Amino acid sequence: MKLYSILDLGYVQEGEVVDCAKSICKSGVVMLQLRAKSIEQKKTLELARIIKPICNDYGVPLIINDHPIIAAEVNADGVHIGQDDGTIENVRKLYKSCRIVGRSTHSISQVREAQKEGADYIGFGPLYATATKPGRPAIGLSDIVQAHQEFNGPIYCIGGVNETSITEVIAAGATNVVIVSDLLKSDDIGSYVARIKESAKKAKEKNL
Ligand code: TZP
Ligand code: MG
Repeated sequence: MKLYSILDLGYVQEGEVVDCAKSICKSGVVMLQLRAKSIEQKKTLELARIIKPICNDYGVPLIINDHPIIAAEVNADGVHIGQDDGTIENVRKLYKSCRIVGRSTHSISQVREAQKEGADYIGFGPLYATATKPGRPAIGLSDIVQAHQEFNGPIYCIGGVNETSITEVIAAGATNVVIVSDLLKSDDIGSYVARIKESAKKAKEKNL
């Protein structure tokens, strides 16, 4: 299982960003996304500038949520956009050398659309209702297998994935996951990631 971590400023204080980014990068995740929904863009740019060299040191790709221009400014590895954030083509216009463009999807028809428009990866969820994305209904686990049949790239299942749900999420066919709040709230991100990977491995072995 690949784990994608989102450094979400809803859970991390600005003064903790450096330590948090280092812990995430050291922990063995495959990508780090900077998600800052409620702070000024200028501040987001400042934080992105601080995080990028940390990601470079550990070889972890940095993805910027929502802001292709900020991503271009800091030479981030990628951009993540939601359903209401315009086209992937537009992201590539704003940030020409962008390597990775990810798209959030919430249904099989959106997965098909993401395949057609050339998303490099997708998020698929929220599997469960989650305080990190309030007001967005849970889609459940039943479409995970089909999503993998429709999209020819990495799919990161997201939304309410935690140390309890990971077993059934993997059993339902997830190969990769995003974990936001459960990881950021943990006492020690390194041991959290080791534990969740071990749980995912066990769940997968049980399924085979
Ligand atoms: N998109 C769909 S669910 C979600 C996003 C950004 C948040 C997932 O957060 P958590 O805390 O892992 O449930
Ligand atoms: Mg967005």
